[in-house]
Amino acid sequence: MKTRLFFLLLSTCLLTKAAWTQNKDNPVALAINGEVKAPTKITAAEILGMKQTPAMLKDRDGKEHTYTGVPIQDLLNKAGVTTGKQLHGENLAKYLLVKCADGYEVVFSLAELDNEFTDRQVILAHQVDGGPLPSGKGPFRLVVPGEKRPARSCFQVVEMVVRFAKD
Ligand SMILES: Nc1nc2c(c(=O)[nH]1)N[C@H]1C(S)=C(S)[C@@H](COP(=O)(O)O)O[C@H]1N2
Ligand SMILES: [Mo]
Repeated sequence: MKTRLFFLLLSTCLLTKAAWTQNKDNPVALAINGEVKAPTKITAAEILGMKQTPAMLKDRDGKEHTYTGVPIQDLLNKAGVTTGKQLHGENLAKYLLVKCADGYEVVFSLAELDNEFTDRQVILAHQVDGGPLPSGKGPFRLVVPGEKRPARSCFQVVEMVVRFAKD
């Protein structure tokens, strides 16, 4: 009886460790779903391997910080979201819902994130002022420059969903 219990515990430990190792080596950082060509899961390693861009953002106390990360349009292109030249007609009624680990959510129209419409570059940041994001604000934060409040610069981003606005 004792031996059986021992092996049961041992296999539970090994299975848990296997699942944890897999997760640790290849964690999904961000999912892009909804009205996209290919629903996509992106790992932190993939995000760090993409072209990095800086963006400035004032915190809620008015102090300016330099964030570094990946242009959101590059992430949307990975999932086949309609961007650039494809952003016309009914696609102009599409919006992006950004979901965070704490339940906070913000929306953008696709056009306001697109470099055919605006020079402002929204990034998904993983660094601030040359260091990692503080705990509770990472691992990824949207940085939306050029707004009077940083309220749409949501932290702990986990998912982006594209939808059609309907009445
Ligand atoms: N996930 C998440 N992101 C969030 C919030 C939040 O509650 N949850 N608050 C927003 C608001 S209202 C503000 S003012 C800014 C504050 O950012 P700061 O800490 O850099 O000043 O974060 C924004 N991002
Ligand atoms: Mo805020």
